[in-house]
Order: sequence, then C-alpha cells, then structure tokens
Amino acid sequence: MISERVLKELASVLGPEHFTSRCEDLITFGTDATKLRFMPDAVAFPGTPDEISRIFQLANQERFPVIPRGAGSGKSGGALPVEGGLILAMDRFNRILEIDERNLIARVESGVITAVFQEAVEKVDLFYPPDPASIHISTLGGNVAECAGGLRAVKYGVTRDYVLGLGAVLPTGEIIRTGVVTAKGVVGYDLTRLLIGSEGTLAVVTEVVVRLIPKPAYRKTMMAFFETAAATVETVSEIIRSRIVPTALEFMDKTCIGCVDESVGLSAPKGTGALLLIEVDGDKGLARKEATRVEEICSRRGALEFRSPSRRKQGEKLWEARRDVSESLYKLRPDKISEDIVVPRSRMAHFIGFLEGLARTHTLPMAAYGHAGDGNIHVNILFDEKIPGEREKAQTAVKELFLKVIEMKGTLSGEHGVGVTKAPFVEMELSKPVLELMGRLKKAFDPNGILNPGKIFPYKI
Ligand code: LAC
Ligand code: ZN
Repeated sequence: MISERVLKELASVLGPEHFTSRCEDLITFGTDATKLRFMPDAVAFPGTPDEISRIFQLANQERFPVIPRGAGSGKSGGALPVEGGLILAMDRFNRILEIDERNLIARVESGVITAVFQEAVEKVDLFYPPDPASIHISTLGGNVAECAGGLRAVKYGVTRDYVLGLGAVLPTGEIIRTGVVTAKGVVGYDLTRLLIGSEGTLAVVTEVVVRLIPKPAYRKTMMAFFETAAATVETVSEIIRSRIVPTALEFMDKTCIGCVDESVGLSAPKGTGALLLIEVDGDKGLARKEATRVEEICSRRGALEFRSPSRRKQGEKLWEARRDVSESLYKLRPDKISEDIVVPRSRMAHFIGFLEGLARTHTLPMAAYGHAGDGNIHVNILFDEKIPGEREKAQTAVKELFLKVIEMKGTLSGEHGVGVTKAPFVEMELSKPVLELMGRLKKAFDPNGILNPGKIFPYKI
C-alpha cells in the first residue's frame, strides 16, 4: 500500500490532473486483455522523462511498485499491478517526433498507437511493418516491451527488427538513450535489444527510434479453404519450402471461422476444416507471380476453394476479421486461456494432430489460429469459470501443451511474452543458469525490485 503521505507527494510531482487514487478510476487500470484483475494504489500520467525519474526516486525511497502501461492490450498480464503500486500510464507520450524521409528513420514517443504511426509513415510512402493484431489499440511502447510480432512478421520480422534506439528511464532514476539514430551502430552492449521484449521490467521506454522501409507498391490478398487443419498447415510448410515468403500466412481452424463468419460473411464451402489467409506484396509483377505459385500449391494440396478478392476493400475486411478472432472466441465461452506457442514450421501438421487429441482428452472447446507462416499458433482453450473444475481442466491442458511444445523444440511464447500467465512455466524452457543470469541483470537495473515486480520470473527476485 502506498501511504497517504506518499500519494500526496506523487500528486504534487505530477499535478492533480495527471494523477488519481480514486477507487473508481483505478479499476480499469487493474486489468488487461488477460481479463485477470488486480488493484493498483494509484495511477500517474507522466508527461516527461524527468517526471518519471522523480517518481522512481520516490519509489526507491518508499519501496512501492511502479508498473508501466501502454494500452493494456497485453495478453500475458505484463501491465498488471500484481503487487499493487503505481501504474505509470504512458498516454501523454503521444507525439510522433520526426519522420526523417531522407534517412528513413522515425522518432516516436512510446504512447503513440501503432496504427496511427503506420498511417503517418504510409502517407509519405514509407512503411513500418510490425502489425500486432491489436494494432488499433496497442502502443509502440507496449510493442517494444513485448517485442510484438503480428501478421506480417513472416516476411518483415518483428518489432526488434526495426528498433534502432530507445529513450528510457531506468528504475534507478537515470534518463538514458540506447542504440543510435543512424542506420547502423555497434558501440557497447546492445542495450536496445535487451530492453526490447523485457516486458517493462528493466526500464520505462519513453521514445522509440525505428527504421522505415519503402512502402510496397502492390498487395494481394488470397484465401484458401481446406478440408482438414492438417492439410492446411502442410500447405504452409510447402509454401515455405518452395522459397516463397508471403507477407502474411495466417491459419484459422473451423471453430475460429465459425466465430468470425457472422461479421465478415466468409461463406466457407461445405466441408471446410480450416483456411489460410495469405498476402503477397512488393513489385506488382513479382507479387503476381508469387500469387500464382501460391494458388498452384494450394490446389495441389487439395484446397476446396481458392479466392482472391479483386477489390482492396474486400481484402482489408478479411484482415480485420482475422484481427478480431481472439475477441470473437468469447462467443463460445466466457473465459479462455490464449497461448502463443511456436513450433518448427516443418512440424506443424504433427502439432495440429496433437492439439486435436488434447481437445478430445480434456473435453473443452479449443480453437487454433495464427501466424502459421512463423509456426506461431494461438491455441485458445475455452472454458467457463462458473462450471466447477473447468478452469483446472484448462490449466492441465496448458501444461500438457507446453510439455509438447518444448519436446518439439519450440518456444512457449512467440509474441505475447511471459508476464504473469506464463511465469509458472518459464523453467520448462529456460535453464537454471540462464534464468539466474536474467535475475542478475534485473538486479543490476533495478536493485530494489520496484519496477513491474512479479513478472517473468517464477520466484521472487
Ligand atoms: C493475434 C494476437 C492474439 O494474433 O496475437 O490475434
Ligand atoms: Zn498473434
């Protein structure tokens, strides 16, 4: 609990309009896309790195947790105040500082919504590819914290592949810059990469320097329906093997198709077990050739139907429907655990077979969709908390899922991070010396453990 005296001091650092400890204001800041709930003691809306630094000085002195928060769209609970404390809402860091068209670099504050930034760079014919499904809500700071991926990662890579440098405040109060504002730079340790994906546990990012690329001249969306999920992912493996790298190569099983169908009208052919949503982009001639080859592979693999919407708007509607899959699954059950495991792309069919078995054993509805081109599948286990035993059943299924993923030399998280939800499982993937080294790094950044405690590590550090 933060004492009344300290709350008053915080209010004076921030100004009363940028600080609240009123219970009714706090509730929304205690939850995120995991739908787990905790209660912070207060919320601060800092406006400058200097204010964040002063908050940290106070937090070290009084030993209260500080939890940075972007839009709260995280899926592993990274922004949750699990031990109470002060939420640092980064909403006021909302300016695009510079789009440098001569150097193809942009500087942007961490609270800017990713889609807003993308639109701004696309206006000048440039491109910032990372596109998490939450793109219309999530912020660049949140994307950096989690090293967000997204639909286009298969061709363009993830957040870390675009970030050149950061402006940040350390939990010990120093205001720092990491990396460069040039196309290259190798001076010193790569702290930029260390902070990317550190889930808000090492520093608070205030500014992001990213590289931009030219906007692709042409885009083409395609959709292929298959009888079985296994046939669908085998097609993905073949596309990858054929040295075609689509912009996006997304998979949706029958359950997911059913959930988005109402809003988008997919009218899947009879007997559909799963579909692929594919985009190619780049030079028009080359992209069209790739599209033809993708179509050939799909039909060779027995696609029930292959479509390629001629109008741009129709294609966009399909991608928006894809972005809505996660939320739309709540139509089936009020609760779900959504995972984001990754397996080798060549072994996806084997993995899908395992998932079908898992659903049968645990008699819970499960839905799988996601970035098949990366081997990154969102496994959703649906349940109803109110039905006795269902949550426990879902948790047992998660444990079995993770065991399988590790056995397949996969990883527990491709893009959502460890946060709170995967912390109990992290030792399945990370060895003791690795986790201990991470603990020592955390201590070096944050000796008093005030920044975002209770995340990543399965034990208190
Ligand atoms: C998606 C999110 C859940 O791809 O990562 O829909
Ligand atoms: Zn995803």
